[in-house]
Amino acid sequence: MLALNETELNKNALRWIESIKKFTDPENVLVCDGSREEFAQIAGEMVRSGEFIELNKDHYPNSFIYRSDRTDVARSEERTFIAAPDSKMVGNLNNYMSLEQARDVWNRFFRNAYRGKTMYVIPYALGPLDSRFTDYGVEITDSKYVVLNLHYITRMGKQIMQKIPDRFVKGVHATGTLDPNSKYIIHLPWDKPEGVDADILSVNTNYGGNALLSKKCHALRIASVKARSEGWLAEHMLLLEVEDPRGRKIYITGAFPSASGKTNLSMINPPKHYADAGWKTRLLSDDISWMKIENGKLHATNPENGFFAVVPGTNHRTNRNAMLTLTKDTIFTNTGLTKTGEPWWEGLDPVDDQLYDWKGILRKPNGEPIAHPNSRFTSPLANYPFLSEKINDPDGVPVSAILFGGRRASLIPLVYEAFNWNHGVFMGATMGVEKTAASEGKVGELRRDPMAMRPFCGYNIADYFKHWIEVGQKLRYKPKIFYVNWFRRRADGSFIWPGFSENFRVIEWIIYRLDHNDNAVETPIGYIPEKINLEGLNLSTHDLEELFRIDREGWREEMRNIGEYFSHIGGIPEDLMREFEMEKRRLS
Ligand code: SAT
Ligand code: MN
Repeated sequence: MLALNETELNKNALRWIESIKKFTDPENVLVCDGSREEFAQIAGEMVRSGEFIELNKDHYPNSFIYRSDRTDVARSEERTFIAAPDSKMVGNLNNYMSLEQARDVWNRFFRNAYRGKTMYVIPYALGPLDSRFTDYGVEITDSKYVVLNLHYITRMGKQIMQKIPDRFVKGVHATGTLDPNSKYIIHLPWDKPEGVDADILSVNTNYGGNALLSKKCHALRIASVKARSEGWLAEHMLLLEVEDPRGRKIYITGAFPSASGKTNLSMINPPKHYADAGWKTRLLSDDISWMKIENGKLHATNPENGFFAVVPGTNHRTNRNAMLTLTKDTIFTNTGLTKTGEPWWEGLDPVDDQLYDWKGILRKPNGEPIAHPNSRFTSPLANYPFLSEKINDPDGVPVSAILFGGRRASLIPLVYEAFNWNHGVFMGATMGVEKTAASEGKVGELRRDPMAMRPFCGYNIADYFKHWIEVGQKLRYKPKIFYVNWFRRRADGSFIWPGFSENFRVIEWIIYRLDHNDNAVETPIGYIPEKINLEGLNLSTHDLEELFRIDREGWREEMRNIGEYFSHIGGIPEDLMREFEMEKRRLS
């Protein structure tokens, strides 16, 4: 850690840091250098203060458990705002805040917010170094937890410091009181009110995407606004490299709403018979992809440098690669803990002994979860066993296919292909999640989550759809777009499709379709596979029919529902309305 006068930050950055210091009145200011010594020092302080529990060094070297406040356990959509001169810029799917309100929050909660504390300054880069993809930011925080997480999920510290340009994304986070009713995560992508010099403000929270401002706040909400004005895409998408048996590498991105298997797909291993035939998979991103047009092609990169991913349900069967990733240099947030100092969560082998739950209570597992359902692991990408060689490539990788994933118990086939780019945009714009547990709201109720960006698009979603259409117009080589749905259920509620690594069978069909015109059947909603490799799967003929049946009456109902959703959003671009009208006509 460096004092302010020891850094290589430029004058502009230093002036900004001084102004935040003056307003928040910290005891001292430290600029993070990103070194292992710095990590060890802060982690040591947290262990001594009880904020971190050090895990068993033999099995989990340099790894810790952090327990968040019991009321601060997930990203808070209802407390997330976009501040703008005009609510139309923000649209109907975001929470709007006026610039005056943002200034009030700043004055009320940030003045003297760091009194008696250390103010940490974290210079970071999103994207590979020295690339036209890269965007720079500085997060200021009073949270050691934030500092250590950013050590892993961003490229940060000494070598970034000198590269911070005059204009960079400014984030200010203060832990505050953690009062849930005073929690604010505010974005200011356009004008700033007088006296507020920041793009992101976060206060009264210290959890995940609320406080790690590089992630959803910068890499998606602020970046999406930038992407629109500069002609690129900042997306909530995984990025996967698939190598076919001939050694050709294919790059696929995919947008999936929360809890729809995005992390699992980004870490997929081909099933044994595919691996034996020579198929390989490697990861580039589990969460966010930035895509820019290069020579008429869409090129993608991962702006992040690490994982902040859900743990419950992860085990050697469901996601072996995640298990291999989190066994060293990892921060666990809100998992359980065994008496021998290992993390534990639902989905791991049961234990007979008592365990500490995520609140730190020692007890036997009974109905109540031991790990919080949204508990997480933070690890550097470098821990991952099968990273793409292209992970730091300044040019990114050319994208051949884009997947949109829904979570629908009925209606939506296992996979289908869009007729063209605009039709694909229609598929992405209307994707959604059916609530299957009472805890998520009314069972069967549908939440549309366009391109999985509903909580992450920093501007009016109707304008975002228009932007997607325009990006398509600029592409000479358009990726093909597919919709996948791993979540079809039988009448008894069981899943039809086995999922996990078997999803690779669907990937194989998708890759085949990139080069061929056959092996597909045209339906009113798109192309479905004529044949897909189902060898060795336990599927009845009825199951199979269900996976690909086009229920026209159901689809007409879906179109009515989409009509309501589009009118709720308002201002849907003409090209998208045309796709909607054509789909309705094909179904009538
Ligand atoms: O907490 S995060 O926003 O980083 C993860 C998520 O909720 O998607
Ligand atoms: Mn995400």
